[in-house]
Amino acid sequence: MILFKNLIFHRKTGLFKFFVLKRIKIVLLFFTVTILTFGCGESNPKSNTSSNAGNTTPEITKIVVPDFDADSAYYFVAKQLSFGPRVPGTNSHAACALWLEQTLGGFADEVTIQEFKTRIYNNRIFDGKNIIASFKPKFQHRILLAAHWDSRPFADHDPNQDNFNTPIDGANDGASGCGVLIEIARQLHLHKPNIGIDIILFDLEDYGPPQDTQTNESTDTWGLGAQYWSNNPHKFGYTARYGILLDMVGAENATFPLEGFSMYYAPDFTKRVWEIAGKAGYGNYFVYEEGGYITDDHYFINKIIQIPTINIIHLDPTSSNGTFYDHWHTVNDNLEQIDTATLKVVGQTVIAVIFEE
Ligand code: AHN
Ligand code: ZN
Repeated sequence: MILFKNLIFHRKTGLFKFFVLKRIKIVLLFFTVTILTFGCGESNPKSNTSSNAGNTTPEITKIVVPDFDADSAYYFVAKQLSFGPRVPGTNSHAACALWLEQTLGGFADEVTIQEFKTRIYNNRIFDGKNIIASFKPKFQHRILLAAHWDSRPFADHDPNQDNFNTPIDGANDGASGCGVLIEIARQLHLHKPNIGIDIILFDLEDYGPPQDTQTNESTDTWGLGAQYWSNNPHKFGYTARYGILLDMVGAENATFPLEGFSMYYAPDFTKRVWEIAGKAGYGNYFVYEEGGYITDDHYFINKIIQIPTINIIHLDPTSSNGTFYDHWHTVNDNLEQIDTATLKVVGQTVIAVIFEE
């Protein structure tokens, strides 16, 4: 106001006009700097450059992507297996849940245990637990990372029929994705990106009907924890920009083609993730070819809560089962099948995606 009055009053005296304009500029600059510095609680994560408000060359802040420790991830896989098969309703399952909750609690800002009841393929009611670790829970800009932590009660694809009712270790099918995500949680505790992250370990993904009782291919008997969460997210109105599901990410020389539902619901994000992996030299694993459509946890997230979610999943049409890796749903899905090189490829790619977001 005063400045404005001065400007009018001295409009004929060029010298005063010059000083007044200069003061206006200083005030504007002050506001700009203030807004840039304190204006947004969550500064624009995309801005990798910091302007120093002058004419000098902007300073480039390099994105530092943390180094994913595959030995640490391997340890987290082995630890899950140490409880025994994590079959819902068993003591092993309960003990592992406690360990997951405590371990993630040491890394995340918040851990939510979502308990639920659900009906499995044979109409029996089961108790389930989704385990959710949140980083920067108040941030709007979020990415969701997921895997399933339960293991299958049947080895119904085992070549030996005697093993059909044996629960599997699920080293690859379940524990590998969780192991990678727990290591990512540890990295997020050490190096904090400027976005919010939720890691959800879904329960009851793998209690679909066993082969011999499968009358019709009912897809909604799989991914029960993901279905529950998608219908009842842990926070009212929850959403995220993208989701990444990891399933069977630990076998030697695994191949992750562009999975069908990922390309259907999140084509751009899928391609971006595969490009990031390719640039990192992981193109032999992240093969840039379309793969089959898999009814996995991400399908329900896409369909129900509509967060564009991709699936990094080992698919191999040349395997004995025609779709997944050879030891899928057999008693051989054990720790011997886990290769730290594959855990590294997947973990490092996901961390790069997070830090480049
Ligand atoms: C179906 O076979 C329909 N879904 C497989 C999803 C799955 C099982 N992922 C791991 N185990
Ligand atoms: Zn499975």
